[in-house]
Amino acid sequence: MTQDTAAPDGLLKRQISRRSMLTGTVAGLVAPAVLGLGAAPAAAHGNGNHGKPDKGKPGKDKVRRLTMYAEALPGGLIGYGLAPGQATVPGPTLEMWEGETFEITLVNTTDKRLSLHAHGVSYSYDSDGSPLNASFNEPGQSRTYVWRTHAAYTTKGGQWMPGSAGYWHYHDHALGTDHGTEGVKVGMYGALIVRRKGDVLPDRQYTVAFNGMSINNQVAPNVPVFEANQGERVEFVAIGHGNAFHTFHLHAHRWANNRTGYLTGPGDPTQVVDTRDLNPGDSFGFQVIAGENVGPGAWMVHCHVQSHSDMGMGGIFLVANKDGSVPDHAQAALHRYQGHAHP
Ligand SMILES: [Cu+2]
Repeated sequence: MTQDTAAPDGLLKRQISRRSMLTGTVAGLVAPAVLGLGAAPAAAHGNGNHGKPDKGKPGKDKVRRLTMYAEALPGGLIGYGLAPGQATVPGPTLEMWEGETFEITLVNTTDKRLSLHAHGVSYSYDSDGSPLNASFNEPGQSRTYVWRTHAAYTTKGGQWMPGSAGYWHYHDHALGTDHGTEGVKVGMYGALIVRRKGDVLPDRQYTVAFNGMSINNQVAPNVPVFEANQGERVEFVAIGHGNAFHTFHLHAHRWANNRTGYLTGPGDPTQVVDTRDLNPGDSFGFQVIAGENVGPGAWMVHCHVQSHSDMGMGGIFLVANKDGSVPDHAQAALHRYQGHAHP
């Protein structure tokens, strides 16, 4: 393993602001950090992964203001949070409807230069989050970043312009280098979802970031378990960071390789996949019905680059029974996951 693809030192085997989810029942699942659609910031919990999203209605050119906090975490990590003391890795999932604008005031509680840079949305140069555009927070400084979104439209010249909807992400772009290389490495990233009117909303959400040789800055067997009950609609947002190419694979579930991850009907020709490239800067998302056609179980989520999975890039999508109880075979698999060794 070369240094530039290694997980940050001291990050392995550390739980990050999150209680163990390996206790067996989904009833123990903590509510996650998520800024829901059209809602006030929810309490931030967990590792940046997400329980019940707020089912808000699409806004019309609404401006929403929120405050995020960049905070140092144990193990040399730095996370984003929606309230003081609640930073997580990954950071909270931010959700917008096309047409909404976010005015995000980032409070830098650290002694390092850092920023907030978004993919997929529109912003002016001073909300770029890059040192190139003098857009960053000095140590201790607060700064407001404005992200705009829009629906699809046609230009006067007749050219069709796509809307902002997509599974995007945000991250630091100023810590360590002008590219935020150190910030990303220490956990300053999260999911940004822009939805289109009519999009299907999930029951649960999880961010799965392949960062260096880690998943969410953790390696097996300490990658937090992604939990759901049989039949729930679960949304995954996959993000790639670092210097290595990765391939995201989820066992026993499939999705459509398009913007939403689901097909629009029986005639939709979109390719259905269960593995997708996940390279640095990439992001995609999809929804699955947990356990559909396969039942409850401990299903692997892992990088399919063999050496990467052997080095610990593997987690568990734990699908419990409908009532939240965990079948014996899934509990046994969890124990195997917890106990297995990596070279
Ligand atoms: Cu990989």
